[in-house]
Amino acid sequence: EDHIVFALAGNQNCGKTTLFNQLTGSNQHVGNFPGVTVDRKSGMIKGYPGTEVVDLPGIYSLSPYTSEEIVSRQFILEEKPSAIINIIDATNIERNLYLTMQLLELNVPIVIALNMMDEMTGNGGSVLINEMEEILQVPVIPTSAAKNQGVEELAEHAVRIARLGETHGRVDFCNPKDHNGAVHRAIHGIMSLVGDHAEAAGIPVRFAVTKLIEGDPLVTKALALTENEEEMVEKITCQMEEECGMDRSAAMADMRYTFIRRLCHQTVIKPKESKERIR
Ligand code: GDP
Ligand code: K
Ligand code: MG
Repeated sequence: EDHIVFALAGNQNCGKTTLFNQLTGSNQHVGNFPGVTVDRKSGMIKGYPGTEVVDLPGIYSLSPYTSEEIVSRQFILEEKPSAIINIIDATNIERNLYLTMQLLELNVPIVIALNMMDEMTGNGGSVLINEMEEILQVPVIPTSAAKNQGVEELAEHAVRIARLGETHGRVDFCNPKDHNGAVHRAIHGIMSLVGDHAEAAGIPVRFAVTKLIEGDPLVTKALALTENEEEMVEKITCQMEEECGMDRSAAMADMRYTFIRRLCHQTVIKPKESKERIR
């Protein structure tokens, strides 16, 4: 009865097409996203009638600067999929998690497919899956899409979180102890200023705030702030820049990478350091 739609999101080359093919088998449909020439491939997850997984273009960020990024954002914000399957290349985990940080701001249930695990473990690396799940508050399923390993477990988890509508616990990626608290103060200040606008526009507030700080023109327009509120946002943002010594884009990137570095330090044993590592 219910139609469950999944967005499959990840960086280029993380194995998205391979995973999509494993999940859907030969049952696929190719069209276009509205207004652009980016392919819209979708298909039913094998064994789960009433499901549809949409293969989003490979992206590194949810910025509004390429048609791939805009298409992915619009799909998630406007078509409101039941859940996101976020595929990550385990051999390039820090870079891949940069997108995850932004997807986690979206108030949509997420399951992470930690792909290329065969390559990662083949070189002596490993990931502490339970610890990673606990820190991110989302299910993390190790997969090797090219070997069809972990794919059924991933499908099970994806369908379960979509049916439950389970959004992850609210993880605050911004630690008040970093950047002398400047970034944390700015985020929370702007959050209380624009919260009602974000709700009215149907944009998750946390996503709205980080994008507003980054100067994202699409989010800025959609929020329809008053002139006075826009001035306040600018003032708070300038103060943040002064206090943390970084420009606004660098401050947001640094917030995400600081969280990612800590997460990886606690959960990832890289191939070359696996022997001598002490926790
Ligand atoms: P996409 O750009 O994200 O769609 O990535 P592809 O699905 O095209 O995969 C990129 C390359 O990685 C291909 O050569 C795949 O065969 C390979 N690949 C995909 N998944 C895995 C995996 O789990 N393990 C390994 N070793 N290779 C994989
Ligand atoms: K590869
Ligand atoms: Mg592909």
